[in-house]
Amino acid sequence: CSDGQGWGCSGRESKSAPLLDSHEPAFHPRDVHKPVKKKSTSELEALYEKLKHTLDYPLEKLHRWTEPLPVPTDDSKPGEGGKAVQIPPDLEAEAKRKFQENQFNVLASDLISLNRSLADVRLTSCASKKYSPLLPSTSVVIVFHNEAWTTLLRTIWSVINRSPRALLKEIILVDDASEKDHLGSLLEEYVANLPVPVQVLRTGTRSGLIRARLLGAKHVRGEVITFLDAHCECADGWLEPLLDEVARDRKTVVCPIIDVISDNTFEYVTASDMTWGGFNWKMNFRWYRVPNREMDRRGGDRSAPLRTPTMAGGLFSIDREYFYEVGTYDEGMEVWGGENLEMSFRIWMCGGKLEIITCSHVGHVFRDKSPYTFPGGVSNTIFKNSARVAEVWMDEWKEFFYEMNPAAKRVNIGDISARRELRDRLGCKSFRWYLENVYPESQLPLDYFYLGDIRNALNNKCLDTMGRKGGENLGLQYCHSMGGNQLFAYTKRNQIMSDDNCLDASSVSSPVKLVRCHGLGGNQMWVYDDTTQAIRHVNSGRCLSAPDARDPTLPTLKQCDGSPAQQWLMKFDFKW
Ligand code: LR7
Ligand code: MN
Repeated sequence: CSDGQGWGCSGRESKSAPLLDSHEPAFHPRDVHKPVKKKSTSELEALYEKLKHTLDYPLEKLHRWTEPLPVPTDDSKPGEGGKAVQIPPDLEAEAKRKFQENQFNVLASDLISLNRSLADVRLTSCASKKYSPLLPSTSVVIVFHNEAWTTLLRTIWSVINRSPRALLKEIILVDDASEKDHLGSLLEEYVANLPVPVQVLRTGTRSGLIRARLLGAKHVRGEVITFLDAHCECADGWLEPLLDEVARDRKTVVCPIIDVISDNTFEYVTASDMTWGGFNWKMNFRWYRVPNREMDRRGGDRSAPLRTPTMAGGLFSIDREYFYEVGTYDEGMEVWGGENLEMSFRIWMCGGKLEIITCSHVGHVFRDKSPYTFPGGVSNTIFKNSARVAEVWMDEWKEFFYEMNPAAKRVNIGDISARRELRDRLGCKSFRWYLENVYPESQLPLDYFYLGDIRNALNNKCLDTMGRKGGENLGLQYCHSMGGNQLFAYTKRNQIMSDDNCLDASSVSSPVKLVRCHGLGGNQMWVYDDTTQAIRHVNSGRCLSAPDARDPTLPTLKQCDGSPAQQWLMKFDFKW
């Protein structure tokens, strides 16, 4: 291995010079891994005897592992240590142009070593964690459609460089009908020379990420499946804590903290360990602050596994057999979207749990737009996927999704009987159970009287959030019956809510505001009288009124007088 070429070191003939091989170190540290002294069977059995009460796996599925050696840093390269890359001024125009193709700055990515180093971003309390010396192995499944070369390869190298070799069974790449030359035979030749087994599978026709992952999962030989997006960087020590948690309970599905790789500079920015996954009325996955309830359950220890109501979807590990037991994915979903909530609800409702392992970090290039096509249209596709989730898993709360997006009612969602049968067969709990026990902080109210728009009798206009954020004024606009910003729920806790926010009045003179719902009554407590049609603010005793001519879009509080300006129509039947 001193020939300076590096690629001969795997002992295999290189079929062709790999692209961008100048990004590689002269030799790869894998080759200086000290051979693990083979433990005799009886030694392993003795070790297993000590550990087995904490592990959910039989001995034959466990492997002794050692930490991977660090990769030497090449400080001549930009971006080392996860730092931002500055594009030289003469390349800026080209960088801008190329941005469109992937919706990230691929030129910045091309300048960075495929093996770049990252700062250690873990909490100090993670340093003292001890993981089981025997762990299950994993296959890493990466699906992609038209991924850029350097982001895909850096994902692969970061897995190879930072995973204990004994725990990395293989990497499975699933090409979802990409149209780029570099993802053809060139990719196959490149991966044939890698120091871990890599399979390249191809869907042939565009299948979407869900069915592509199902194809990958079929070929998995490791005990655990680990899914990654194709533009990730695994940080030091990312894998052991994930596998350790699965080994303790094979029905736990685990996610790393997903750090942010800037789509512009490729800077690696640590994400907060105080965020978990939720979702909103549109059924978009969203990050929210971890509530005190969950901090208390963890005894205030930020390095302890964090139970999360939902996962982002792209990066997680799951026991292979459990993946099948719990119903894999919904094959009827297309391209992108929805599968993350589907899997989250299913895991929790059908007897598993979902966690973020805060000592495990993987970076991901977050982008503002999708770079690829959605055959069938973006909103149709996402509505279809989300409606399948809502219909199978959300019971009566599916109303929120449909009222929010009335167009989704007209989308053909296909046959969902197999998924409903799955839910029956697994004896899964109700969505109410999920909301009460897993996600009481959700903005889906447990009980509500009314869901729809709120129309004023004087001017026939509707309350409207105007898409404004929390802390801003409530608006009033022509009614459009399209849900969205005009959808409100009047809850049994006397809130009038729109997704994240509640109507809130803290002074009688200023306009009514939208404020993040706090569930404590106070300024967010309203009582609707369905005979007078008045909406009374309990704290002030005043009534919600259509605005006067001075500012025709801002509803305010006025002395209750029963006038049409204070009559509001909640047009559907009450769900008393
Ligand atoms: O048709 C497709 N076929 C594919 O193979 C469309 C996409 N893909 C591949 C794609 O190349 C990529 O590797 O699927 C992967 C995910 O697609 P992205 O990167 O365009 O999606 P994203 O990062 O915006 O998506 C997040 O939500 C998706 C919902 O379907 C998936 O669950 C993604 O895996 C998920 N990504 C993450 O969770 C990383 C963190 C992002 C957040 C929050
Ligand atoms: Mn992604």
